[in-house]
Amino acid sequence: MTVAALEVVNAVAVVTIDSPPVNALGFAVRQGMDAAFREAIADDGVKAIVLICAGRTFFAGADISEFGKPVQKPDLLDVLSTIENSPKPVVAAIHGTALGGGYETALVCHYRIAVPSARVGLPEVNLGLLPGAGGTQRLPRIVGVEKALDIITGGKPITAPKALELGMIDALAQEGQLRENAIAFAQQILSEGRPLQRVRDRQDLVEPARGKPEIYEAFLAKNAQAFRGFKAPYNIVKAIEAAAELPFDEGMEREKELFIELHDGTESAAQRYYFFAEREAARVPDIGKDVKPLPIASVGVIGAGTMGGGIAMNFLNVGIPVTLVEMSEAALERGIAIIRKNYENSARKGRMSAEAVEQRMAAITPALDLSALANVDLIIEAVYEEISVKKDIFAKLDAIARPGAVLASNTSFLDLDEIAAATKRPEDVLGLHFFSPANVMRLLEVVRGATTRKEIVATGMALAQKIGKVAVLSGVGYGFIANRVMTGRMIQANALVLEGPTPAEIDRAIYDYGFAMGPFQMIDLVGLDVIGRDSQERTLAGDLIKAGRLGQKNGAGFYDYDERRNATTSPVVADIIGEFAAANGVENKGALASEKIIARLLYPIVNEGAKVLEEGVALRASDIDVACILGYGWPVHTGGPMHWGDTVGLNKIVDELRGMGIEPAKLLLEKAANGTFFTR
Ligand code: T1G
Repeated sequence: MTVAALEVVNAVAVVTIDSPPVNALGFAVRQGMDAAFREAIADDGVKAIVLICAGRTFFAGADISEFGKPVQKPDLLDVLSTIENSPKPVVAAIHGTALGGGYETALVCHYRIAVPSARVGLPEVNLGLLPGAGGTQRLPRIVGVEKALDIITGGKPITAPKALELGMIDALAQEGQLRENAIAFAQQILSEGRPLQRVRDRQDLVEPARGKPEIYEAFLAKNAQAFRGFKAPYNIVKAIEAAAELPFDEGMEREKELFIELHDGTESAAQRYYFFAEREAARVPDIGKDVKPLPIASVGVIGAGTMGGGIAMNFLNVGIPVTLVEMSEAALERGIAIIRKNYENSARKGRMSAEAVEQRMAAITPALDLSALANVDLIIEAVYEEISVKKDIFAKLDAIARPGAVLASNTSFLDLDEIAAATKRPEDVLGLHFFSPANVMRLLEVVRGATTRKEIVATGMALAQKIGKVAVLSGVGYGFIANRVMTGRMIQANALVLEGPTPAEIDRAIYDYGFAMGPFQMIDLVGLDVIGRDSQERTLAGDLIKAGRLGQKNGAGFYDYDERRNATTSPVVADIIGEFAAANGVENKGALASEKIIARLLYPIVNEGAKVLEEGVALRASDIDVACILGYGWPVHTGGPMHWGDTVGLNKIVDELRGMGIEPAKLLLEKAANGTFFTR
């Protein structure tokens, strides 16, 4: 199938690329485009060229699936050189998302026009890469060094109107009129005799930054926290510095070196793996496109606490009205007030208008009785994590909810099948496990019960996309996927802190690995009384609570906190840990190297992941990675526990687990023995 078509309209050649789903710049597209341009350039009847894509978007970048494989010629730089050196003006006509190599292609065209709904950007940093087809050299020549630093290290797409303001495009077309407007724009360029402006030739916006290393030092210092653990932002900064310091072609060479360094590294491999893992998670093998999700136009949420309120906001954000049910007026008012406060905070930060706040608040129907949910399409129960309470509610819902309504529980650990069995319609019950704060965290574990019918599962998966979540399908099992596999980290941390390493040393190791914070900092943030509330036996956290240490909220937990919540290590805690260890007969083995701490806390997670796979609770290893990255902030530049386990080496993990007295899972042993992997 030819992906490139060429048609001449009044001396303007229109090169149309059509390679679904997103016109990625794979080999066939490059080959077709190069040939079409050579033909148009050679045709004397052609005075200008318009480059446009069919389908839903302009080129969405290089073909990510080709990375790591030998490059077939012409490569992207070859094709871009053909376009840039065209003796006839070339206009890029942009719709959808011109991203990465796609926007770099637009940057070698002499002019760019886009419909207002289009977005352009260089998101390679999200793949652990940098724009490797001239983006780091050409964008600074259009927007200046400082803006280029923000745009390329930020990796976010920019709307067409904003891009016009920044000079990233030259004109806006009418929505739906792109092709016609682009041809007219090309003819205007011809009739006005406008120059063949090559971005590479512009110096005016990079010159002011020449010989000023302080620009980059200040930028890196300002973003140190955001860039922590990632290599790509640092190479991007070096490449942009080269754009200011070096002649264009030398800058391109520097960009290439810095690109290859990232491309061949483990971080980018992990982040490219994650790109496809997130998309793969949406697929449920036995539920095809023929299984239609049910329409959800109204939602009921039971419980207006932290979770209930956050859950409700997800639906209000996409215009779905919510009936919010609570037991008492006070609890209802409190819940609604928190939702309003959250929205008003967003409005204060300019993320939404005051009108939008009122619109969303008006879409809430407060209720003190479950009967208010008789006609809604979906009911989500988000009450206290107690099985008898949940079963009681589902039994009542069974009598109230309309036939065909979807009944969902936000339980984070409990047996969904037991909850569903409290109704006469268990096939209409599923788990929708949100992560706190529910209006922010992107992960949604969709839990499929033993009898949940396919339409209901399909509805859960589709709903996640609608409310901007990434759905990961889980079977029924204690703690489902993310909570279950990550619990091991806390168990090991609590054991290890008795053996010598301090809470600070353990937290440091986990922080340096790439998590936002270590386990003990996390407990102090959440509150020792919250984490430890259900435990009957004596625990270390229990001893700290007895000593009046509840965490950040009262200035004392595993750390002491000053009024600005800055943490310092506590000799009192060291004593309590020492006493608890002695009482449990745990010998102090002294400090431990951070890589040993990482092994101790994270290898058991890989092991638990293997069990989750064995039991079929997770469909695939990459789903576990998506769940841990989005649900627990597992650093994406490692690819998640299962991908990371493959990188570390499964045999090494098996040996270390045995050293810890942990029996490796059958599947882990098998893969280690036959040299296979979880995610390759
Ligand atoms: N390469 C290969 N496949 C891609 C792709 C790409 N660049 N972009 C999307 N797909 C596939 C995706 O896997 C999915 O497949 C389908 O298209 C629809 O995607 C030299 C180094 C464009 C905003 O980082 O951000 O250029 O699952 O489900 O939600 O400097 O896809 O259906 O089989 O995401 O509407 C830079 C990546 C590459 C953009 C559309 N470009 N893509 O979002 O659909 S590196 C990017 C996206 C580069 C140069 C460098 C999004 C999208 P399947 P989707 P969507």
